[in-house]
Amino acid sequence: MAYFRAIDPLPVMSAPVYVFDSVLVRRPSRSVVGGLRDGDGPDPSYAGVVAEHDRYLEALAQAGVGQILTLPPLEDFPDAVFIEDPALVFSEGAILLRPGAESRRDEAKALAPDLPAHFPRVLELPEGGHVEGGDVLVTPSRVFIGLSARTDERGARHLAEALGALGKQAFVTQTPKGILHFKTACSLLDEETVLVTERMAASGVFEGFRTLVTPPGEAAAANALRVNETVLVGAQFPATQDLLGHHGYRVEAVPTEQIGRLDAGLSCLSLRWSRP
Ligand code: CIR
Repeated sequence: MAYFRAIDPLPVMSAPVYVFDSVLVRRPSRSVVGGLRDGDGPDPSYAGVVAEHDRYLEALAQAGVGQILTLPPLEDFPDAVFIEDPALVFSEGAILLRPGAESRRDEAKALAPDLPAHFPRVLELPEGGHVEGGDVLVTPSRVFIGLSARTDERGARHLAEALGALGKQAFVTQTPKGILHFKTACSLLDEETVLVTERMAASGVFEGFRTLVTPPGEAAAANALRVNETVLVGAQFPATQDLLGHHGYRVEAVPTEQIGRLDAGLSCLSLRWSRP
């Protein structure tokens, strides 16, 4: 299929893809405690999620994000605080996605009115198929789309076409089985380096990249977030913080224990871009 491309050397996009001066976030709703999750561990508390969200915004500001746009909570959508999933944004334009989880389908519709003020174009995907932002990893040379229980081939193909319209090249691949989102298991650390779980490393998808593997027992730390010169890492993952510090990254520990109870991590809480 045309949208599956071989891994060839590709022209690198100009500005580093982790340079951001703007983010869009949504405050947690009280209903967040009933958000989707796979396991049956303890519920998060509303106050706990709010505290983690506050700390996250503080960390983004410290990392140099000058414009933090905050949307109100949506009680009808318990998972809407994970605003990364219903859209994908770049300086060149935004793309409204089509969440695969039934309870999250209309989050894109709810978000739609808030995008045009900030982006030169807002693209919508055609009907049919699903894709969530958690399955999308933007790297300098290509945009990975991981097929998962939330992102299917049709959705991925439609997203690949929309990315093409914004001048970006998609690379469709598999999310390891049983993993919620592609980015649950990886994140970009710099132009050539990714932080990955052992399973993601074994998949070979990041051939050509330098890979740092999360230390034993800290697979959930793989959803880190590079923002300008800082890498946000879950506060409960000291070995991963040490690993990144040892490799010269400036690490900021941010608590994610409460949102972790909802299978979420640091990338999920924001849409990030740089104003042209
Ligand atoms: C969900 O299952 O959709 C939410 N409870 C967690 C979403 C996490 N989002 C992300 O990894 N991008």
